[in-house]
Amino acid sequence: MDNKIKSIFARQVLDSRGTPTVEVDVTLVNGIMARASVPSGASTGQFEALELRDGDPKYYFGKSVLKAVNNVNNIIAPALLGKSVLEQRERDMEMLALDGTETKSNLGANAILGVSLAICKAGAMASGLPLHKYLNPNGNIMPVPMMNVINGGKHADNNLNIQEFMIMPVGANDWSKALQMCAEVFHSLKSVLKKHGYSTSVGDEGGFAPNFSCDTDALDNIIEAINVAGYTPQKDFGIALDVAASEMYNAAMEKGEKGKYYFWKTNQMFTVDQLTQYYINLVNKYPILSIEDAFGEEDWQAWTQFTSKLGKKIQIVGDDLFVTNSKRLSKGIEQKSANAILIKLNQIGTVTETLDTIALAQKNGFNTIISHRSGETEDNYIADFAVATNSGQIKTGAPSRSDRVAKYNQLLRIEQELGKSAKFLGKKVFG
Ligand code: 2PG
Ligand code: MG
Repeated sequence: MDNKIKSIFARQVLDSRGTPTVEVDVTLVNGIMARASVPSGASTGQFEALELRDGDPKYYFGKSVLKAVNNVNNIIAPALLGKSVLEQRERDMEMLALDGTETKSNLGANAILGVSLAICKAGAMASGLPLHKYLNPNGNIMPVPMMNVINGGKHADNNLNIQEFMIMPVGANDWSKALQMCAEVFHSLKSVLKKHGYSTSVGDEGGFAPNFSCDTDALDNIIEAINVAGYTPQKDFGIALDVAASEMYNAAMEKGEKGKYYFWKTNQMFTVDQLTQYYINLVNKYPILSIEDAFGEEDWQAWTQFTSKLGKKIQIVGDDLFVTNSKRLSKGIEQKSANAILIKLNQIGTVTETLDTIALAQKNGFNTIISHRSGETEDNYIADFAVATNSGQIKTGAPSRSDRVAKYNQLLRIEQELGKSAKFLGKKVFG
């Protein structure tokens, strides 16, 4: 009775880039109110569920989300009123049926996800449980963070091609220590950059965004920062990269070179073989543990070839390739395209479908990494979600900017609450 939905109300708010996004309040008959907001990407995959934007150039340059807000208030809300928030799957399926499209293009994935997240949070509150416990009473693995300390690609106005240079504190024994180590390296990196005369202004995900002469300069500065902070590369810290190579694939196509990769910031064109060799050289020189989106979202063959070459040595993560979609993941499992999947709730649009994709990945021996978007809000849902899914890894930016730090701080609270049962896998997360 008490857990029934009394009202659902959506509004337009701003994300961390000053772009409108959807926020949803779900209020129950018993007075409980839960609020959720929806993140948004910049380097979005073309197969992601549709983010509905209004397109009026005179209002927020076309980026407003009032249609999605209205879809929540006028279409989704009336259909869900009076129903229980404890039946997440049923509510999500009802929204899918209301939308009726493969890509959620009628109602907008941003409309649907806002409601799905708020229902989930309300369910936890109504059950008197912390969100992660409500999602899974057996979730106790604190994630190893992939902290994006240097931003490039589409996330920064500099000449770095690779979008994300991340540190992974695999030598830590618990979450608090992992966070401390990362924050110390982040501060050391600031002084290292200053010393070398680089800018210490930050990009969209809170990492530094200096103008280096090439991508390996970024790696050298990170290694120096790890040492300056008193840690040992490889033993204490590994490095993860997100190339976001669909952007380079598309850039090459625009230049009439289909199937190649154009690093537009440094004017370099790569074939698949040349790019593979470029990565192999990086992996041989630096303590790289993981590479995400090394190839484009349609270049399945390149992915399979890369995984057969490097899949035993490093984690190969599909983001734009899989877009948290179980159909695309199934194809990837079959073709051995990768050995890990990046999980973003807004790529697919409901909590239930996201959980299904994670289950499929884990059943097939793929690692799962819960991820933010480059456009975020103060909502820290993904921190609980990472623990609940025992994913073992989270990617949510630098320890800088409140939209990123909100997730890390929530993980501190979860660790305290789990007490002795909290586990941190460190290097073991890679098997
Ligand atoms: C990515 C993400 C998050 P965006 O490519 O993995 O870091 O970026 O949200 O811009 O797609
Ligand atoms: Mg990515």
